[in-house]
Amino acid sequence: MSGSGKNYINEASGLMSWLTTRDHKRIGLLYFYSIALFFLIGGIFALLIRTELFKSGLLFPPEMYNRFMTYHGIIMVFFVIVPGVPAILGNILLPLHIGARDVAFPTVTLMSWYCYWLGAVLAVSTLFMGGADTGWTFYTPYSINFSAANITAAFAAFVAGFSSILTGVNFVTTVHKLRCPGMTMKRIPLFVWSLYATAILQVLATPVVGITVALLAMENIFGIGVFDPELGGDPVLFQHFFWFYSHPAVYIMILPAMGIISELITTFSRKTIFGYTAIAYSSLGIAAVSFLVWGHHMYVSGQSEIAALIFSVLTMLVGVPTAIKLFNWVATMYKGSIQMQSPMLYALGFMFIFTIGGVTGIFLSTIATDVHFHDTYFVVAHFHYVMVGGTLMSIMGGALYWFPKITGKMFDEPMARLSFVFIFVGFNVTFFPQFVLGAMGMPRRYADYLPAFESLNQISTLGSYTIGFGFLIALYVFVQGSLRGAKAPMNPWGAKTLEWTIPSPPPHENFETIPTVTAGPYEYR
Ligand code: CU1
Repeated sequence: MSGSGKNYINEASGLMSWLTTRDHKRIGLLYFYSIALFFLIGGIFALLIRTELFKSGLLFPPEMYNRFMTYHGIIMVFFVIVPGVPAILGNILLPLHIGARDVAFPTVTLMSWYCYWLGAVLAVSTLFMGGADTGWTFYTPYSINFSAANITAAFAAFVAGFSSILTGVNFVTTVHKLRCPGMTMKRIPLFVWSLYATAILQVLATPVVGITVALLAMENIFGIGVFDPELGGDPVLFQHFFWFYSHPAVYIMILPAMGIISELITTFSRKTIFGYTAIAYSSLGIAAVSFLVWGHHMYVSGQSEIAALIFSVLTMLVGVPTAIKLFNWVATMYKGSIQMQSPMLYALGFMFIFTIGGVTGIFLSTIATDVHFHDTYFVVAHFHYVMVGGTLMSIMGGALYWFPKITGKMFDEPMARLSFVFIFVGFNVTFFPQFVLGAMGMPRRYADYLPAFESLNQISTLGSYTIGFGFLIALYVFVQGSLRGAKAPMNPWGAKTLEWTIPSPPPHENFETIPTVTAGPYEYR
């Protein structure tokens, strides 16, 4: 096969061959184009938010600002960073990593992509119903006041959830059933471990948010009295249900990102990963603890002091497996022969940004400081450092790293480095001032603020335009590479995992003969 010039991209042509494909690599690419489109839309809403906040005083009507904020959140969370890594790079790489010809249920992979689009179309359709304005969290009691746009937006999150559940079921089964001979669980690449831990979260946590938004819809339509205090319901109950999913969802976003970083650090340090077992189990550890910490969102919503205390301690526990990963990455780089290619720059950017995000999380898990920081820009800065900085850095690093394998072409390395500089600098200029603004007491979610907060907000807005410019460069890198890039060799980075032993781009069936593995995934000597 490898000599015939046929690969998964050119083996069939025409739109229908893509829309009905069962090839995990093609579906991963479909996800890439879809998610990139919604990233653009969510990014435009982000820039509208920052443009409003450039100056004290109002540029847009405040009702419109609430909609910018809501669509930015819904699109970026449910349609970009939750599916992001598993749906694009997970779908493409999981079978390649474990020496399989496809995932366990190829049709389910395709179904998940259609669920994604059904949810996305529903979400966008609400723009024509007056626009959703609850924020991405759909908090009660406000969301109980019937609005077609808000209900439909919540239902869109419900539908998109199925895409996530289907991906999770598929990945768990694939890891258990389709590993090639010799590929024991102690030999799967760390990216696969992180996808596996994520898949467990997708299967166990996502149904909870589905049921929650279904209850919210029934509350609106039939007034069944679950969340509405006037009907004997409890609005705080909604927060419990919502965060029982949405805290694990933070790890659905960040765990696979960490998996990518493990691959990048190993390859570009030219060393076997330090502490393979510790990193693998820390993924499972983070997944397990993530179910026990949701109450940290409700320190000031009214819960017992004992409950708050327990949630606080458990939340801090997340720092342990997370630090295990960071220390092991640093130990891997120690005395390695580090190559500063663009994917590695993004990996180092991840470590810098994610560490700031993690450390500021301790301020928020501590009850006494959280009471001060709650609902201020400190929280906005914190979760953008974790979820946006973390996940985006790794998606960019991973997309560049596997670009030669996926497309069979090389990209413009100097321009890729330039994109990193703009995105990394822009990100910190945007969000670091927001820690300060939060500590000064600037509340989140408002269209306007006191003039005293203006100069830091202006810096933040200029930073956001810088990020936007960085992504334009990244877009150029991907388009130019796909169209005009030089032909990629089989293994341009000298990496050790299985996908680099087959042609770029791989043939439809991945491996001509199923490989047999006799050693761990990163045997640098
Ligand atoms: Cu949380």
